[in-house]
Amino acid sequence: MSATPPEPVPAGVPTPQPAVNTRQQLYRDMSPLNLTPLWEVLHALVPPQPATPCAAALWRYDEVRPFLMRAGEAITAEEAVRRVLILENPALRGQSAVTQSLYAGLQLILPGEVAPSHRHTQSALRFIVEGAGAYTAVDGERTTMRPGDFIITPSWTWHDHGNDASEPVVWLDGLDIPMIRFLDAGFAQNDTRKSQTVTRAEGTSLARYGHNMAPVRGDAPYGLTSPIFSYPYERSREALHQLERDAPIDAWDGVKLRYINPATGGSPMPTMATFMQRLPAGFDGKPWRQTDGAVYSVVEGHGEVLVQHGEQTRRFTFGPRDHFVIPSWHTASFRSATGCVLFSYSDRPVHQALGIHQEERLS
Ligand code: 1HN
Repeated sequence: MSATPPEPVPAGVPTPQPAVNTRQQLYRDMSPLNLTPLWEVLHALVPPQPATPCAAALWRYDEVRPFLMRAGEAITAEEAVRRVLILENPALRGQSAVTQSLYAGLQLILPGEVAPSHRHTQSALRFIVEGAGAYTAVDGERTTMRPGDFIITPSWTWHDHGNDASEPVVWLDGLDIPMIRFLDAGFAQNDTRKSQTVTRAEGTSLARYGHNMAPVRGDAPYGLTSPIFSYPYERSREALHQLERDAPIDAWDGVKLRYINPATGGSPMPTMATFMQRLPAGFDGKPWRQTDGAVYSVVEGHGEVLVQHGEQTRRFTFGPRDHFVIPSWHTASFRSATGCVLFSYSDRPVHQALGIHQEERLS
């Protein structure tokens, strides 16, 4: 390999320091060997605090819905396999990512349609946004979808969706796709059957695991993932309302609960935590920040979120079925004049497993 001679210095430009010249020459000469100097990138590699490329963003449902319905005319669920409009972070376009680690999309299934059976190592959550009566089938058990229900598809389980009802059904898909891509650990298979055979009655998993009781033997059928497929909104809503009435309101979160895997008390999926919170009418929350970026789905009511990062401040007013993302280490605070309910998910369990989760509650 022959060394490239130093570039001639144009007239009028101050002569570079000999050291700078020597360094630039070093970089050019070693680059063909895939060598690069750490000292030029060290600061960016280990920033003093998280420096996410993600941006805070809001998707208003009344703006998104017409495109979902147009997608319903443009392609069938079966042809698309999954008819989904991806919520792409505006600062991560082309990456199918809502944060560096998480994927979000809105899926539409029309009456009579089937989204065919497949499985993958990526974990998925469904949060029902509009319409009722579609179903998802996991491991031989169907679950009927109703608005506000939180439904799980554990890693590597066969799953298909269908709509036997008379209205379109839309849900938020939350998956750990970017995380699994980062780890190069993804596998996927299509089923030979369009819809899997139903082998268990609807509600079996909830009866076994969703009543503060568990089978005497064999209580982790999906490994690290919760054995409950569906967490009905009715129950979460009732819990939040009672706590709003009878318990102190948290100055940052209002009334916030996390969904659990009843077998472990931990998050329902190993890679994603899920939450539901109620902001009481008149809530004017204090600001907080956390290392786990989070995606929100507005269930009921209206409110606003203020998101601040460096010099940038964004204020989003939101209503039912709107979605927004609060990236890592962005300072956020909620307000709601009339009260509202928010579902959210994040990659917090991974931060916690690695011992790097940080949260700050500001005043
Ligand atoms: C998937 O399997 C579903 O099962 C939704 O509904 C979205 C995005 C990427 C890869 C697999 C589903 C998906 C997905």
